[in-house]
Amino acid sequence: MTGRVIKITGRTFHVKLSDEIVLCTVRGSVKEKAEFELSPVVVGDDVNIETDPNPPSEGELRTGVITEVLPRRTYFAKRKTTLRKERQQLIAANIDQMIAVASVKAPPFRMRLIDRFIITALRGGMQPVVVINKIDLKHNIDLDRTKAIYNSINIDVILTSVSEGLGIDKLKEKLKAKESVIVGQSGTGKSSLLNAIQPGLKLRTGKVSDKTGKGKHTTTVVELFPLDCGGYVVDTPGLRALGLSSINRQDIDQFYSEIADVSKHCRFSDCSHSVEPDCAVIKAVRSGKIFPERYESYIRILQEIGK
Ligand SMILES: Nc1nc2c(ncn2[C@@H]2O[C@H](COP(=O)(O)OP(=O)(O)OP(=O)(O)O)[C@@H](O)[C@H]2O)c(=O)[nH]1
Ligand SMILES: [Mg+2]
Ligand SMILES: [Zn+2]
Repeated sequence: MTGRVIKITGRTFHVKLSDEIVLCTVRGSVKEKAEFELSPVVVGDDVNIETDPNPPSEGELRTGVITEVLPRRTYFAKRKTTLRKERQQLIAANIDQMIAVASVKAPPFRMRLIDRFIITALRGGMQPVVVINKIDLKHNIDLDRTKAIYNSINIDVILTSVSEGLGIDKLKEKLKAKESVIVGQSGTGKSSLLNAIQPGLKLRTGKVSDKTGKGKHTTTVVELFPLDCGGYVVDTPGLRALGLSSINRQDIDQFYSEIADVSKHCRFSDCSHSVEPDCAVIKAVRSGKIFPERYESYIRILQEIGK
């Protein structure tokens, strides 16, 4: 039987078949063969299962075991550094789009982190969307410019305020008839936004610490929720940082396509676009063809991945 993992609580995987939910464990061979050893099975995975022959007691769900994970159409993975080595941890699979939620303040706005979320989404085949929340708070972010920067690379930016009900309809429109994974730093208001879109979800939300300006990692369980408007969402626990270890030059060039295009005209084919003469990228930044914010983000990420 084939089903879909819609929720994970501890070691129990809730697998949805056409007309019932089966509570499953994972067979050892699945863990051994896993592409991502830290997360052999994630929310959104299509899986084959075997159900236990004994019927469940009255009012209980059937139980079973996941015997195979089917190939993933898309994925969102973060880097996890353990004592010994760096590994990739999957967060969700087979989801259409990633909604990166930032806030203008509390926690502070970090464009670099948004860029990392976008690169990670593109790498896993997901369409990225940016949400900037808490626009009711006093801040000094140039929202029009930020919008222009992302729009120039065909990424939508939605400005929202849960407290004042701004932009909620726009976000709802974006979630319609699609599956979305909601990511972002802890405390940016991911769960609050989903509750505003659909109060029945009653997701737990938490105060941002006044001292550190950081969220408290209120959301802990990953689950795929159906929306009344026809879409599905996965709310995720906040990520404080997002490492890019398995990202290669091609992934980078996909996100910075306007820079990759211009760089074909640099004098040196291995130009680092920093100190070389006749660098077409630096020229384009000076003439206003490329946003300086994009250039800086690009150079930083190249330095980080050591290319
Ligand atoms: N001023 C203001 N506060 C907001 C807004 N949206 C959410 N908050 C507050 O921000 C805090 C964190 O909200 P959550 O929804 O729990 O944040 P989260 O992103 O789900 O956090 P994690 O689950 O820890 O990742 C709560 O105190 C919310 O009330 C907003 O638009 N404006
Ligand atoms: Mg949350
Ligand atoms: Zn160059």
